[in-house]
Amino acid sequence: KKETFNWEEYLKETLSLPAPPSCFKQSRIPPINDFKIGMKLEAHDPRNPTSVCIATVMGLEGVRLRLRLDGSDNTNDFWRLVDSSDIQPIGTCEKNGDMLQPPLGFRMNASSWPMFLLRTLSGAEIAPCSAFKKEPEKPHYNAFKPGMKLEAVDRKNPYLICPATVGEVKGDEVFVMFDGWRGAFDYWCKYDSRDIFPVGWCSMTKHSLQPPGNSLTLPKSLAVPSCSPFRPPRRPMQSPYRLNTPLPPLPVRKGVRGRRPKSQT
Ligand code: MLZ
Repeated sequence: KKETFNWEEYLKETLSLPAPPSCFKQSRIPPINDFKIGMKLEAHDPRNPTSVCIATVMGLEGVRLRLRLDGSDNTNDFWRLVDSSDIQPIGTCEKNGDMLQPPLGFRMNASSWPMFLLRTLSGAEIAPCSAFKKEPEKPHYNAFKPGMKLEAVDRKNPYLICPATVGEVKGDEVFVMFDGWRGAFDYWCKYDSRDIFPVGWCSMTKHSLQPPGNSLTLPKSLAVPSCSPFRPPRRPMQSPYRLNTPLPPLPVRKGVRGRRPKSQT
């Protein structure tokens, strides 16, 4: 039986509640993705946010675009929502009296930029203005509370959106903890980050949602202190939504119970 992640069951099993949609800087009715692969647009260079570059849509998932800056290599792709203020129609920069910039790490000599730009844009498919959606309003204050569930971009694997929990709230920031991953992917972000979404966002926008990892993080109140003689053996634990699958066998400690019979030779 193929297990697919289901928020309704998971929330019951973890006795937790989703963060209310009003906590997020996301539209209550997600925008429509009218972009197509290959379309060109203007985007702020993620590595140099004051400079505006030409980007090409390399992929689409839900209401997110996988973008690549023209003149950059294929190792710096990034993802933006169709209602992100980091993207705009071609011509916006010039209209504002600015100049399009080569991306950080432009693969050619800087002197060839004007000609590169000309060639890049001639005959290109330009994303229509109607595809760019207005960025939603941000909530007036940080309304997140520890324990609330959400969906969040894994910033180390930004094509992934994963189930997460608010771990801590401090001023305008929230600590996003990825369920089942022992902290390796967790991060602090502003409460109005565009990388966090209400529970149900992926299903609503037809974006894939990763299942939680399989390591179990106990809430502080239940955690066993590291000095306790009752500390359970260290072994991979399972996420609560998979607790009915068998646990892997305990590792056999060499030289205690795991001694091999003496060789017969
Ligand atoms: N397979 C990769 C991706 C992990 C994604 C975790 N997301 C919270 C890994 O194991 O590193």
